[in-house]
Amino acid sequence: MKLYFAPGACSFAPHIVVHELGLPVQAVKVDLRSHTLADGTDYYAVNPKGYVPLLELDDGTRLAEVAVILQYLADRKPGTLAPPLGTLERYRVMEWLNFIATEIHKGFGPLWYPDTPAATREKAIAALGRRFALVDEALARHAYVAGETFTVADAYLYTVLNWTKFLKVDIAPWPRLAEYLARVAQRPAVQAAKAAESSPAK
Ligand SMILES: N[C@@H](CCC(=O)N[C@@H](CS)C(=O)NCC(=O)O)C(=O)O
Repeated sequence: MKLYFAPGACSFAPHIVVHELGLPVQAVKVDLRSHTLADGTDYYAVNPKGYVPLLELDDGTRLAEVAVILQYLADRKPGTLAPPLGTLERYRVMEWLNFIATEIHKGFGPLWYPDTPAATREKAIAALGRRFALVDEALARHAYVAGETFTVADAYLYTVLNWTKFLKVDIAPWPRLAEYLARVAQRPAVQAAKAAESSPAK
């Protein structure tokens, strides 16, 4: 399999999962400014959406969308990073994946652009805060967002919450978030994915 990624982007979530599960996946770096690969290939020819992540299976089939790729990877080793399909616990993980994708991941959108007006930026940060409060509440009840064990939802949540550092979004009002980020950062798979993304060979 191949995982198309850009350093620090949301593709970091499946990159963590690849390392958590020890899956044989080749990481392929995409330059998101030019939408090209290192050999000059137009990335839109690979993924017409122009987005990372993209997972390419060994038969050439391609799968997109973070929440779907994460579950596809988890299901290569059932019972590890996602509860079995069809169980309520699985739907709970899917509920979080969807919330992280649509409410948190995309909630950061306006903050990436330097020309976003201050009022829009403030509104985006306030909306993110309401969502962070819900995550904080979940983390008060259990060690990870969907329960007592690390799941693919945590790989995604960790990835997007980390952007608060780069984008200077204050998470001090929800102290469990900083504790969670520090704890997840220590996982060997997170460190391995980080090292892989910063390797000059990629
Ligand atoms: N709905 C997509 C969103 C993916 C996404 O937003 N990817 C960003 C990086 S975090 C990207 O590739 N942006 C490049 C672009 O907009 O051209 C998914 O869930 O995979």
